[in-house]
Amino acid sequence: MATGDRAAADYRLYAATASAYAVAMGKIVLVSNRLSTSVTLDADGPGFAPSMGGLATGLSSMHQQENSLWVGWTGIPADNVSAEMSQVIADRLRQEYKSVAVPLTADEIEDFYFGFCNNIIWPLFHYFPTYADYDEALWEAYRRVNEKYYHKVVEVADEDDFIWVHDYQLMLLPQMIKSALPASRIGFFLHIPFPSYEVFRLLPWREQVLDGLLGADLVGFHTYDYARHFLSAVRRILSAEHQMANVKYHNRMVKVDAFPMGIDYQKYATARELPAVQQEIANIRRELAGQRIILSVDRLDYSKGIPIRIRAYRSFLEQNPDYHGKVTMILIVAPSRTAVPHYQELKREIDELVSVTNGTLGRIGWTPISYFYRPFPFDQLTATYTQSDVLLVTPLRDGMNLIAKEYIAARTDYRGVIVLSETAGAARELGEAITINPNNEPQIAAAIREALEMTIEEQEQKNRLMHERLELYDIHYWARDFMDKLAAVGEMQASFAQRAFGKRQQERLIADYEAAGRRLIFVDYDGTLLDREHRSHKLSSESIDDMAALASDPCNEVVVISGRPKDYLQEVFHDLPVGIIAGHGIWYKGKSDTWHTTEQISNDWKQTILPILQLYCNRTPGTKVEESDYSLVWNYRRAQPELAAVRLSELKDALISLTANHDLSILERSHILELKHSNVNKGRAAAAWYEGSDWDFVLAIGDDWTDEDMFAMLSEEQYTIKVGIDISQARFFVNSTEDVRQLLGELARRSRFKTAS
Ligand code: GDG
Repeated sequence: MATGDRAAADYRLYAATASAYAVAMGKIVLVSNRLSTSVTLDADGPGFAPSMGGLATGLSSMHQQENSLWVGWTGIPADNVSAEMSQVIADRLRQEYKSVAVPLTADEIEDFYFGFCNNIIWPLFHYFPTYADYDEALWEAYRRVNEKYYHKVVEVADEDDFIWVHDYQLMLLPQMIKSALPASRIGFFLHIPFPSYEVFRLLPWREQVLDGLLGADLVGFHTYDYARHFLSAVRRILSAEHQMANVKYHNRMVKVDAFPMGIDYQKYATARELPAVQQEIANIRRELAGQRIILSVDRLDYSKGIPIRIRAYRSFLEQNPDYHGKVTMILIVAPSRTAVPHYQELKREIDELVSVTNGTLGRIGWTPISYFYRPFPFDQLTATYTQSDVLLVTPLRDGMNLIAKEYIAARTDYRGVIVLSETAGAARELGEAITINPNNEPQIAAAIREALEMTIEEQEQKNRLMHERLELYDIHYWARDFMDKLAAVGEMQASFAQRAFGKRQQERLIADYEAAGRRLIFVDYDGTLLDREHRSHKLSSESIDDMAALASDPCNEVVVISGRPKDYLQEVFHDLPVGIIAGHGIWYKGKSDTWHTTEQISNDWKQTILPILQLYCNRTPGTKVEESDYSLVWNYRRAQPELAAVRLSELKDALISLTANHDLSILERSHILELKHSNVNKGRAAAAWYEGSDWDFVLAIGDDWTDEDMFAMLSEEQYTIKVGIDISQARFFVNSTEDVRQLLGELARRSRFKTAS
């Protein structure tokens, strides 16, 4: 492969969406809080039944594949079961259901599940921060239980497996697995919203949670908004930068992306044909003959906005007496987390609202709300979907909301209207629904009327579009898409791993170095010789000594190549016999020479660009303009990162048309946007040096993308080394400036030894 193709290949691997995961891989290990098989225990022994809910059905097709395992909790506390019975259950789960049980005790369920997950994470991530009850003991339980899952996973997983961890109960697990099985591909998917930074930052254990998640190679969310919130939290809390939703963290690249979860479309679209569903449909028609039906279905949860929905329905009835006696709301609330006080309060509130509405507005022969506080079996639920004119989905916050999708899929007659909250993830995909602000009661009341009065033609036209989308982007597509992306990220990580500059590669480089008569060494300064984070911003005396030893070797030509101004570099290297390329190539000087400039370049463009940069400085506190001989820099290191990110993209937009006219290029480095003439780059500067002589050995080391031109200019067999892992033209990667120091130290030792002998 030619050097220039390497970065292109990195990009291709990243962009790949072919079903790569289906070939050449180990097992798929699915990990979630609950198994897809629920276990019950009675006098006759254990019973096994499929778990309900989107996640279990969604992943079942993947789980049915030959080589997969599901790790999770059975649903019964381990301390309620004897050791022998636990073994029987574990064996049957493994053999008959390809499942591995994580034994959780009643106390763990209390503190980890009800305590940390449902009393801290759930309310906080659904924007109910005042419901969150921060308690260090619950955090400890969360950490311990994540460790329990970790031990089970490493018991059954191997390095070549794909491990897919699900949801907010297991956010520490990816990092734990990554440290034990670094080569495994780990995906994480969050089923609930990821809140904005301002809300997420309230969590006392925010660093640990982000660190846990970034152990995954791919982190997925339902929507881009959640992905954006996550990236912003990572940048602000962990100071980890990202580009194109690739986070650089601890020398790994973590991909962040949106995967809107679909439903088992065929299951809902064909449900109407089932005899049991037909039977239920007949029942509903008989019981509610002549009524328009408004449906509401949720688990009992304060995030679902059930009380305001009832209030809005009551307002609608109050404002539209012509609908009295002609419309019924079927309100299904599936009991959930009933041990948690906030849920008990909510249940009381709903009971009261229903009874007040029915009591004040109902009459003999007409009850405005038919209320069911229990789950409906599938047949009854889908029959109700098919017979309802309107579905009210008004959560205050909802990761996705699958009910909305199931309803549309079940309406194969293309009838029915959804009133959908704009704060549900599903609103991003179901744009044809009537969207509402879930806190705006009058708006919901008006939307109910609008939905009831929508023409059949309009309903059909809108529902056909939604059907097409739901059929294509179904649950199988979702799972495949996630795994394909995970495979692609894995391929890229593997390619990075192959290019790691390890012991063997170093021995080879040293052998080539020793065998060579004429050697050329290019070394970048910031981030390569000098650690960007280093407090003193000075080279260590050790590094200076090594550079001196290398440069004094008569076989060597050592060139420092940097974007820094010439005067700065002159001061740092003034008494070393090194060559210097400054300002990305605008200035150069040989080891015993004076400064020269490479190009005759006009600076007229600065008059146009400078006022624009100054304008952006005024609009963005903490930023400044720096001017050097042939470039202008907008430095935003001290600015508030979110604002700087917005201004940066605006500024780039503003500059793009101008730079083309002036033949300028825009360079982006850590917290810096630099403008300079396109003819000036490290590649051209290095080429001029390189072409001046015949070399037996060439080494180029750099850390950021201005060094890519230098790497690209060199050939495949020459040593190009990038500090830090990234998409790159370089042949090898090292992790840190310390690795560079160690390598240059080794080479310097050989030069000193030769000079001495
Ligand atoms: C979380 C996120 C995200 C509900 N009631 C009955 C019943 N259900 C089934 C539905 C649907 C599922 O449960 C509910 O899924 P949702 O998406 O609406 O909500 P959550 O349970 O809160 O799920 C959510 C989801 O994860 C997936 O990522 O969409 O945002 O909060 O499949 O059909 N099923 C039956 N009877 C009921 O009474 N049979």
